[in-house]
Amino acid sequence: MKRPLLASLVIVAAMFGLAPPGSGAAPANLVSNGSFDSTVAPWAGATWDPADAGGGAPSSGSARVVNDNNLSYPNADYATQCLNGIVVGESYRLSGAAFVAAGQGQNPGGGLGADGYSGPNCTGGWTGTISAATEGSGSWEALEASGTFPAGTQSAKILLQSSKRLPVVPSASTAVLFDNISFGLAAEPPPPSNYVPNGSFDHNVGGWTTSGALVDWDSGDATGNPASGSARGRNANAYTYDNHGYIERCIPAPPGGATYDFRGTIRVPPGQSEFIGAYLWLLMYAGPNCSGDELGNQSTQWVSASTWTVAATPVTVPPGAGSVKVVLAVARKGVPAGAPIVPVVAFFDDVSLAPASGHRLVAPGLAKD
Ligand SMILES: [Ca+2]
Ligand SMILES: [Ca+2]
Repeated sequence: MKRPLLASLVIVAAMFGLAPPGSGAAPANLVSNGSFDSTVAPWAGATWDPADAGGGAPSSGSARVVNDNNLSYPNADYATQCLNGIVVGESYRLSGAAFVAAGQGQNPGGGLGADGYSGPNCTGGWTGTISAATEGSGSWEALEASGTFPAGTQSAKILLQSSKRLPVVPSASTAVLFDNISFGLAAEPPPPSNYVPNGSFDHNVGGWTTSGALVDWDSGDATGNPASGSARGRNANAYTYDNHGYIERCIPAPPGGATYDFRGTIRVPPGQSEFIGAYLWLLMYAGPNCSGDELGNQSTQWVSASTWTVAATPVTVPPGAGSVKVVLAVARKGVPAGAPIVPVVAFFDDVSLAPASGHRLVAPGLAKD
């Protein structure tokens, strides 16, 4: 079986992106006999070899793929296995081990690939490739790649590639061993425990901006953690009517159509006659960067306690939300025209927007850790 060059496969691998080795949980393996314990069936194009990638010989071996193409340009031979039922748009992970023995002298290389086809049983046209390759190190090497298949893909041919690179010596035969071949849906990454960056104000108030308020960092942490602090928000507006000062940041919306737990802790220094309340507010937008139509908003209860107090509410993010604005609000009474302005102050900490089922409940006044 003749196919074009290793180089083209490597470029496609870069386009799809390589997953870090060992990331995520092991996916279900759709490949039959990827460990080559006693035979290479049902693979085509390979012979069984007693060498095992994990040192498991003689109870397990590997697949030997010989390249005996008598060509003067880079080329490859393959062992193959076809898999049906490819789901378009799902992330697949391909992994395995390759051994390119030293001393073969023909610049051999090894690679893994999954070629998508538009028809069942690897018929029809090629649709795309997930692949990873090595030039060989004289020992077993782990290969791993992940990616998605484009629309129209029905099946995928798994390729164990035995290649020759420049300078090629015609008629020389080279071989690569393969073992522990796995191909399947990639494990879903766990959802973030908190979508709000710097909601614990460990060292600063970086990333937060203001609208009608002032903000600075305070070393007092809601749980007494000496390694973290909080945000001090002040409202010094000279309005004659009751008003709100906002500390805010815009973040990409978490997945829509789900309910989240939106919360933070708030403390209000006592003796502020013009203070009304402090609360958290979440606004949802159709576009990125808090642009486009506002799709809804949800605020927590107002807090005026002088001890750290949780403010929390469930919030349902609608499908189609592109971004959300997280707001820390300090409300104050209006003052008569010409009256002296006394800023009103509230402290905020541990602001989070988290999957509703995964939030770790923290009772007011109790340390988290
Ligand atoms: Ca094996
Ligand atoms: Ca903190």
